[in-house]
Amino acid sequence: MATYTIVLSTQTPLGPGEINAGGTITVAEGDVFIIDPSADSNTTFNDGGGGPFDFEVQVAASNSNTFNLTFQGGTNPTVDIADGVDLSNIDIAAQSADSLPMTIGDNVTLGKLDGSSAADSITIGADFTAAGDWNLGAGDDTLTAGLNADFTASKLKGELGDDVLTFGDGASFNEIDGGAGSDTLYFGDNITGAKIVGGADDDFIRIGANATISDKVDGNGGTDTLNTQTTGLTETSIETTNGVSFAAGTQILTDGGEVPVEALLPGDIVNTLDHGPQPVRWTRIALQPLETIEEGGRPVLIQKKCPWSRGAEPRPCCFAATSHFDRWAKATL
Ligand SMILES: [Ca+2]
Ligand SMILES: [Ca+2]
Ligand SMILES: [Ca+2]
Repeated sequence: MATYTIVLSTQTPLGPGEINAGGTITVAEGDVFIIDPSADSNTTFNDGGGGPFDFEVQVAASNSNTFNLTFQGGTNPTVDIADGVDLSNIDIAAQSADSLPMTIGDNVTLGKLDGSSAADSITIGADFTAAGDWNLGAGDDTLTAGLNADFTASKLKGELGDDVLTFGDGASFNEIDGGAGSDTLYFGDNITGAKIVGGADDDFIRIGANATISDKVDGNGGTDTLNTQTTGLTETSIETTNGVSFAAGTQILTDGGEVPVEALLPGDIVNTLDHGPQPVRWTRIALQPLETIEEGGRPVLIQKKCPWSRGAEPRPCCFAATSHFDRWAKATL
């Protein structure tokens, strides 16, 4: 375990712990590599055959040079990029890595990214800009971007695996594609983009208010659900629109008994009529004045012993979006 600083490829002599950029570095468990602003050439990390090794790559200052950081088999690099760092011309190639956990601060710009073929976990702060395409690779990847993420210069693909891609309010993008697998694509309010694609398999796409999607929202293969607070979007291959939403206080049956819907958290197990116990994939709570909701999304009050309970225990009362009500009604006809 040691700490190294990767510096200019031609720097000589080297100070203590300094390594010239431009070569292949064999890592050891617990090593820390700091990318200096002078680093200027493609640099590869491998395990020398002795891995897998967990190690850290830290970037605390901007670097205007053009190069790749490549992670080979047996490497588990935890990449940490500090606030305000501009790495517009630096690409990360982790296709061969064992995994790619990344934490990116606020106001960061980064070039192209290729994730590993395993589950990658990428957390991004506010005001991020991607300067190249992002492919997360296979595995159940998680990407969470804060406010105003800018992927307009790139395409972002979840690729194979059940990915959860979350974008805060104000996101802008060219194309976000979940790829194969049952993906969850979650967008906040005021997003602007050309295309959202669920990809093959059953996806859930949630879009907040005031979205502008110039091309379309495409569920692609599988049975896809779109929950949107924006009307007038162009939809393709979406089997269910508006999904399910419940008013606060609605009791939901979980494996631990009934709880108010607003108390549910991702991962909680809820009982569904169609598919038995299922984990909650995401939750959102918002105030929605009735006059601002499109007609098809307004709640209804389902009275005691309602005929649409499909054999379930009659509910004292609950509210649901009318689209949900319609699905219940159709299922009993
Ligand atoms: Ca991956
Ligand atoms: Ca996927
Ligand atoms: Ca799909």
